[in-house]
Amino acid sequence: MVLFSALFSKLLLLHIGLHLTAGDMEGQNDCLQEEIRNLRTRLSLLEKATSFQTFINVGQKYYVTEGHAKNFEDGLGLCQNSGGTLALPRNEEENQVLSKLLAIVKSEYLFLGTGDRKMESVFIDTEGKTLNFFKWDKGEPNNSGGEEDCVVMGTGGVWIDIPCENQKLIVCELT
Ligand SMILES: *[C@@H]1O[C@H](CO)[C@@H](O)[C@H](O)[C@H]1NC(C)=O
Ligand SMILES: [Ca+2]
Ligand SMILES: [Ca+2]
Repeated sequence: MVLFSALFSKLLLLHIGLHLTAGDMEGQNDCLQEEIRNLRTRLSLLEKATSFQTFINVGQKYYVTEGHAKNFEDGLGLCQNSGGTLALPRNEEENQVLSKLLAIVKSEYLFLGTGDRKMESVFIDTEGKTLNFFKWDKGEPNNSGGEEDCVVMGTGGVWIDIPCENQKLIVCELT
């Protein structure tokens, strides 16, 4: 009886042990699966970004361009077609990186994904949300002539409102 119960408890422990090991492996497997999914997502973003003539990375974001100048509306369409949106820095770091790209491609201005076409002086992003970060140049935005409802980044990373019909470098952001 004693022997039997000793054997039984040994078997029980072995059973629990095996069960735990299987559970552990299942947990590790889930982790690996998720890591693979994350890597796949990052890889396809990287592949997409590097297919552009010029790209630059900041955090989870890539700013990409083929070097074409277009008006704001055409730029919106171009970025939408490539699965992104018009570039719009959300903080100082992103603003600096985007201005670096501007310098790399030796352009003077690039269109940003914001404007105040809906309501004067209320700058919104392409999803209609108000902004939390701005980098206006001195005296901007001045809505010159009452017809400046789009925004470009100029040398040094400063923002300037200009007419939406002007043709400027189009940079998209991919996330
Ligand atoms: C307003 O801004 C434009 C650039 O968008 C600039 O060329 C113009 O000189 C400015 N006008 C005034 C009155 O500051
Ligand atoms: Ca305006
Ligand atoms: Ca202006």
